[in-house]
Amino acid sequence: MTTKNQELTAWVSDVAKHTQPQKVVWCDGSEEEYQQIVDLMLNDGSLSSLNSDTHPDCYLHLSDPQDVARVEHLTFICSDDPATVGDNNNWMPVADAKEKMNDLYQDCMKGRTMYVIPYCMGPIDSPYSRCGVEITDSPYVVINMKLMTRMGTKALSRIEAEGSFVKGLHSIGELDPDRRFIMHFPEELSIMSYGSGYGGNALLGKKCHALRIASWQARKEGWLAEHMLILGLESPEGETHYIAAAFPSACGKTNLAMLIPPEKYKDWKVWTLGDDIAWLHKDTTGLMRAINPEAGYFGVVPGTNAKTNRNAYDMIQQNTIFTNVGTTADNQPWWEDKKVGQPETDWKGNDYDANAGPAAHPNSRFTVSATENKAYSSLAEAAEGVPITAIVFGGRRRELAPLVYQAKSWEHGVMIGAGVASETTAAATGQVGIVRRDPMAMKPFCGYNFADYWAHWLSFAERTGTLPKIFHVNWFRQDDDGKFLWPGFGENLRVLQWIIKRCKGEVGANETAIGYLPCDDDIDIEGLDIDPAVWQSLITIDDQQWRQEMDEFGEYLESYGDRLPDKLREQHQQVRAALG
Ligand code: SAT
Ligand code: MN
Repeated sequence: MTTKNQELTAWVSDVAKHTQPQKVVWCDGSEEEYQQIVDLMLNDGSLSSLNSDTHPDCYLHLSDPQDVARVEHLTFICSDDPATVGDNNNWMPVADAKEKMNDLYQDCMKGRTMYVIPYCMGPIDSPYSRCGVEITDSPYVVINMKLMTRMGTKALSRIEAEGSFVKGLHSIGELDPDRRFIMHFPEELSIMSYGSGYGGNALLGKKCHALRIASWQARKEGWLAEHMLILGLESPEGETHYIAAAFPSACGKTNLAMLIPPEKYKDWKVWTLGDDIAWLHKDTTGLMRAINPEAGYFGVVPGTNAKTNRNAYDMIQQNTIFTNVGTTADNQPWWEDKKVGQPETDWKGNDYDANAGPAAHPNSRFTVSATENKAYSSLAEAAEGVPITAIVFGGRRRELAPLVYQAKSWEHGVMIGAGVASETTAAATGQVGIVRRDPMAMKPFCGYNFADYWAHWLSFAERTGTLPKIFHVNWFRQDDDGKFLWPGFGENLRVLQWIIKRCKGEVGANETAIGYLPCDDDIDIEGLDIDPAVWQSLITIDDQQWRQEMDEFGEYLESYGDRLPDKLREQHQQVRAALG
């Protein structure tokens, strides 16, 4: 296969000259091709088959133990204008980054196959979708991209028709943490990644393209590229509302997107459109519409069981690639909190030893096509996307943030989004469990200066007629003994119902300094084992804690200096003043 697109032909041939692969393969995205690459990996041992009776067409990949998460300290945005990139990113001048990367890439594919992967982020016929081509020497990347994107012939045709595409060059190199970089060149729509095979570092369509590069494009073109799940909530009467929700990595986006209503609400349905990324556009009538640029899920495995997420649990019984989980004696995949079976080997391929750490790495992942999900919304394939009723921000906060509250206006909602902070998780390397500011859950993913990003968000007040209402949730409140105060998972439906009722103007609320909080009886907690005093603490705020939070947040905002939009500063001042 070759292409009519001369830019692509020239780039592929330049890269091949520089990296010296043994051969070049253009991927067509077919099932046969997927199977061929799986077989090749089974042969060379980089993949193994799991129990084919219990888990047909499921495979296990064990990564290098030093290559299990995104590497934010090695991830850069490269532009000649550091102010545009902002302090929220690592910055490198374009020429320096290219020199560094070109040195690393020199002859790096010797003896390897170079795969050329044309892909489309979003439904292939959607005007909101964008295409890219990833060149990689990793067969693992190829099979993951097949599940995660619309990849192959159709994407290539779209690229040929449109003429433009994002260029992503990836090599696993030596998998040496000291020779590892993830570089983005938003001005020329290109990505260079070296030295890691892990999801967010290597599947370049995902965080690199669909968030970092796309956020830059979105600002120029008047839309938003966000770290958000998209779900549809259908009432027993058949009315469906779509919600987009932003949470930091490994804070339960996949679980919320695939929520199973509790017994009491079994006539309600939650449809999944996406679990990680949303592209939001204003349509011609002024509505905000969302598409999910991805076509599969790259989800956290530990904790997934028949109770916490039945849909996900069922979905990963077949046609799934597991990365860094353990196995049972009969070769089924095993992970912490699976609730069935016993581990025999761990994620490093050693005999399981409880004293040597978990069987599955805390950031072990499943990769699976979205079509395996029973709750997959047919509208996930709709070219025009779905209209968004509510935007929800959330973080992992032991204390402070109530279960749910609503912003008083779009501008106030932007401030709430900018104020998202969360305890860190295993999805990125570094210390786990410390609170860090993570505006809109985009700290690792916004490809430009946060101050300009907030200004862009604020500009939607003038751009669209009917804006979604904005909310903040916190499923993760704990008592002094570390016990979670809210049951979470399926019961979160009760909170989503309140959100929709608020959007429809069906219930009142308590106006507080930080926003509208639920009145006592407006969220149904019947049947939950929640002490009335605990419930009160979930739906009220501690002014003193909030004064401290807002002071810290204010300092954070001011660190953006003159670029910080006045409107955001005003919103912050209003809330701070109202807290007394
Ligand atoms: O970045 S990944 O896509 O690998 C996972 C995450 O952090 O959300
Ligand atoms: Mn994510």
